[in-house]
Amino acid sequence: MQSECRVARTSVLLASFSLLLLATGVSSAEQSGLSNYSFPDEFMFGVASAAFQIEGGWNAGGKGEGMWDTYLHKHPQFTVDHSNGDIAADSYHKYKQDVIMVKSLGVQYYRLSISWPRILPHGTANYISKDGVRYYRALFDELIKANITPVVTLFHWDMPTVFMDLGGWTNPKVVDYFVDYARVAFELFGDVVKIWTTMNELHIHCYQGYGLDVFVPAMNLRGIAEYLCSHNMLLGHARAYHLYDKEFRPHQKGKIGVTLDAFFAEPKDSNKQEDVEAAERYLQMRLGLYAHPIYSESGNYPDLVRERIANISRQQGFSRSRLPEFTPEEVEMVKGTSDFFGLNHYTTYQMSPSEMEEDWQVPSMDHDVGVKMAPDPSWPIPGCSWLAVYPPGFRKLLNWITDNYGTKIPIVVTENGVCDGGELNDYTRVSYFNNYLNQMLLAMNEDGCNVQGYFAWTLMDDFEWSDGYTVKFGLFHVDFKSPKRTRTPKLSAINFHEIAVTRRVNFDFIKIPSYKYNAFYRID
Ligand code: GBH
Repeated sequence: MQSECRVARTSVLLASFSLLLLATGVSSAEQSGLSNYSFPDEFMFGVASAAFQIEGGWNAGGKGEGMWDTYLHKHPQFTVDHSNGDIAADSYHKYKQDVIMVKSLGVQYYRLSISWPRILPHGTANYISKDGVRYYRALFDELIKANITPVVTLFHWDMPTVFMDLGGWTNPKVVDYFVDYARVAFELFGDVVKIWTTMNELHIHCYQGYGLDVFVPAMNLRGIAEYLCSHNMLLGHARAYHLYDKEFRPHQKGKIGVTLDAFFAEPKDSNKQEDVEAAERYLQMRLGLYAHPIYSESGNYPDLVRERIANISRQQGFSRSRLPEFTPEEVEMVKGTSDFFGLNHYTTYQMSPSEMEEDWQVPSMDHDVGVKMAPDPSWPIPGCSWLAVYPPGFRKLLNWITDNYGTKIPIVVTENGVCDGGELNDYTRVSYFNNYLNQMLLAMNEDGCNVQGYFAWTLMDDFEWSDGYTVKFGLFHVDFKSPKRTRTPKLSAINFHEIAVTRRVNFDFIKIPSYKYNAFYRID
């Protein structure tokens, strides 16, 4: 595999510069100058990706099928552009280029995930794929050579199809197989991988894929499946944590945690008590449901969540709560099982209470939460309908987490980013990162939030689940029309490099045509 660096036509880019600034209206609303605070030297800057979204090589080297492979082959119309992950950004073949890109960003960390069916083609640990192991070994070696620390997610949604056929996370026995897989991963790669996250976004995975049919497995069993899924994932996470803690940490000396996601929730009208309660209820039922069992002193689901779902279940004629109960032993087993608070954050909504909305069903998690959510109309929505830009929400969320779970466990932002139309001069993304990072600096320095790391989502344009390739989050552009999947850094890549290296946000960066355009290269 060869990598080729070419200097792009700088002058053309510079010429279009001021025009674009005007067109995007950047200047008026933007701050200027340097952020008041800088990032400490030991702060972890990184960039994130996920196996299914970039690797491709869906059957290369004897890889087994994951549920997204199988489902999208069977239902090609599931994604908006009828695409799938067969080739994606072809990182299975281009991992060396990926490492060059990570390196060029000036960051020290790369968050990526292992594809479970790539190393265990049958899903089960009785057969390990040599090619799968070779791939990740080569990738980790390449990263270590480049002085980049891998941060590895075991499960970023690509469950082997065989377990999906057995009910996925609704089947408690699948938890045993996940723990087997975790053991294989620790044994194979624990010598070089020192930071693990067990799972990505339990809420989104269970809600979109088990409760709704927005993501695979598209179970659409509302009000029941998403809670079974969440419950078993929490148990799976905790068991993988204990396995590492007892059998691997003593000699491998790494860290292990989990990644949760949360939109921030504000009251629609902060003068209305019911809106204030709706926002708090949303945060407890969507983030607290997962965070409280792991990070609180008492463990278990929050009281508010247990009581609410139990009451509504009773009113609906169920003989017990649709939210499963932890035994006292399980409460203790799950408590304290994360060395850091891995947080994915993208956006904020405003909340007001609601008994019923048009697209809800009864029962469902939406109905249980009982909140109508909409962004403030003044917040820009640059790319995806669900993602409104509201940087102060990030600071408020970091404060909410700190208020609820304290400062002992450091927060590591494992994803944050924005989608747009995919242009190379991605001022929207530059502005998003600058403003969100600035809010994070305020949370750290003025509010005492213990944030120790930040990973931008995402290294390059990728397969965005049901949105296929229509939605762009990358710091690097990927040419999906070319079999080479050529990568080109966007303006945001250069800006992010500047932040990671100077440890400062420079709001004037994009206004000064002096930045490192010589870093502007393409990688074939
Ligand atoms: C993260 O999820 C994921 O971890 C990552 O894999 C993903 O690529 C990234 O976000 C960007 O989406 O309103 O029905 O269209 C963030 C959660 C998942 C929330 C997709 C919004 C859209 C569902 N997002 N979801 S819909």
